[in-house]
Amino acid sequence: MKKDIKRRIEELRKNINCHNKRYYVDNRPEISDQEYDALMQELKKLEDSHPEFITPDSPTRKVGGEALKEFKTVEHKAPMLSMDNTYSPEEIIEFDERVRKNLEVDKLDYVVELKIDGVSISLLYENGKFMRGATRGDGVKGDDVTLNLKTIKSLPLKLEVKKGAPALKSFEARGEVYMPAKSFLEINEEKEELGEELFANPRNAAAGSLKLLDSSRLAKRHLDMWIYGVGYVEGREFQTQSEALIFLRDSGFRVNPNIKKCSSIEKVIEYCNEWQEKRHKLEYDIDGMVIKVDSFSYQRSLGQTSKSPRWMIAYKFPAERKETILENILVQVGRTGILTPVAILKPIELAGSTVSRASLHNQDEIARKDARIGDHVLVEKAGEIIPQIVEVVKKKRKGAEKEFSMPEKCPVCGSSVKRLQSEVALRCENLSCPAQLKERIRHFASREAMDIEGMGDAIVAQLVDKKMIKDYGDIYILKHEELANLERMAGKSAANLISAIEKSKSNSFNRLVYGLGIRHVGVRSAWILASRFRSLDRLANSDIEELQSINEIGPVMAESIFNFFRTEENKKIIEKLRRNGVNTEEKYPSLKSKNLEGKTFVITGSLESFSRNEIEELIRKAGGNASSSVSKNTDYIVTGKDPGSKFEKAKQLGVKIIDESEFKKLIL
Ligand code: 3B8
Repeated sequence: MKKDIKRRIEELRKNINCHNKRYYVDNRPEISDQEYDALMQELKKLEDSHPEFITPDSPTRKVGGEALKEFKTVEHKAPMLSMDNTYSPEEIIEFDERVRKNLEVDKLDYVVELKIDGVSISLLYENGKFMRGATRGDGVKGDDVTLNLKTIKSLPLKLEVKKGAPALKSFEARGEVYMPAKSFLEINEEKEELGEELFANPRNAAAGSLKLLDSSRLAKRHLDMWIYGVGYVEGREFQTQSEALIFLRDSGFRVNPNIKKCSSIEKVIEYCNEWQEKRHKLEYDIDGMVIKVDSFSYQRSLGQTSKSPRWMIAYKFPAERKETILENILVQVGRTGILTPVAILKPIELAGSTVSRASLHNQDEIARKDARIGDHVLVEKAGEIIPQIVEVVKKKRKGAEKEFSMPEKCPVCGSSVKRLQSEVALRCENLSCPAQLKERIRHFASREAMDIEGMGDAIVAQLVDKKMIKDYGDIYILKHEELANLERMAGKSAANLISAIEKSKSNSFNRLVYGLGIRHVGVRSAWILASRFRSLDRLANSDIEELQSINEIGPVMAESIFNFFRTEENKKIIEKLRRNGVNTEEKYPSLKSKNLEGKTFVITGSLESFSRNEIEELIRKAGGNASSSVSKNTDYIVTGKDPGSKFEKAKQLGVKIIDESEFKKLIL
């Protein structure tokens, strides 16, 4: 019986790893997502009931939930150099001349690869098992990002070997972690919704994500990797880069298919030009091409300078820039009423998409560039997704161009705008301004707030424009027939939206506090306020002094909260929420005081009802300690979904293992 279970677990593990590779590496899935999920569910269930059969390379271990305090620095087994690069095709020809002269040959083969615009990483395998992943760092030492890399589905935890062949004793693969364009857009949309600063480009997003300390947050970010070479190897010699790439692919790594072996520098340049043209068809960013001498013995005799190999060069694509006409400047109004000018351009094709808008930031920026309506302007898209106006072509002015200044009235509702002290920004202070209203409703319904699925931008815009709702309190009186009549509302979605709205009524109280959209109150402060005041009544009646006495609440936030609840408009909305049955209270009984006094907890895996911050906060409030690593001093380990290696360690050390519901019983 037990043997059968073990066999089934092994079978599932092998099967799922195989499907992972088909899906993430080969891009050729053979089963539906549903079938895949079913296999995964079965494996999880079996492993849950038989943890003794869990192995580190099980696909259930791939999404870690480990929160690190900081990254460990690790030394590379062989230095990770960087590349010499150039923007000029002439220098590519000079590079070839230099190489051939140095080697005293007339002809040689090059391998040309796409230059992925991401973050360089090293992956270390011992006897075929993934041991450690690190960033390049300064080339000698990098950050140990093993756990974060494990959230990337295409990372092989175990290398494939030819039948009967032993795994290499030590093997280092090198590659580039990047963020696909689609994920980048999604993350920025989410950030925008949360009012967080946006990532300027996918590379920054990948770098930022790889450095996230909480890898359970990272799992949602969909990073991926292309592997381009080998580093330190024991147990095998390669003759050429092409051979190494084939070996990498056969071992299960994701190797980019657009690699070309070229027998002359003319062919190299031709291939580079080809990709310069079609680079935008890819679903990830490349910022150039990498040209490598194919033969490893040639590479060795060419050697390296202190910072880069002499046997390779990167050809970087020039930033794309085009001239167009600044046709108009529009002013947009955000959730908090801030007015931002946006350049409306005569549409041009630039870097693979049609550009018809560019950011102008604020009035000062417009003045600095002296941009006038009707001007010829140079627009650039260099890695950044939002195009920028880099320069006004002043010599093309005819005299009819119009200077622009920010309006004194809100362009959406017509009320007067104020320039806030010490800010460049102008703000519309009319709470019922439709532009702000849309943003506030979007925020209220957003994932981190009331999480009303189906309440997208298009729907919110119609609800406001058709005057079907005047504030987010009105969401709860919407009727099915009304919704069904909206554009872009398919038959079933109206019913789905109604049930999502209904469901949101019983959300936990902290979601509501965040959803209210009180200026300066983010997810975390909302949670602190909710657990401190425990009901909307008490929160609304608190005074500034009481608010400020809370550790994390400063004077600015305290005043903003106080004012929010004293605004007539807001009082009415809150009354509506209450009347329609939205939960305005903390459901859990209050903490038994200090009942975790002196106890040390470690959390692993992702939890249903708490974020990492929340649970750690709770533990500290109740007098306990939250620690990030398991030791013999650990009293409890709380396990969530997909627990990481800490779970194993806790088992070994005999630490008391509890799940989320047992934790709640302890603390509440
Ligand atoms: C040697 C080889 C650095 C790199 C390299 O797509 C070295 O090969 C390197 F010292 O950084 N971004 C690539 C890419 C980057 C590198 C590389 N090959 N395809 C890339």
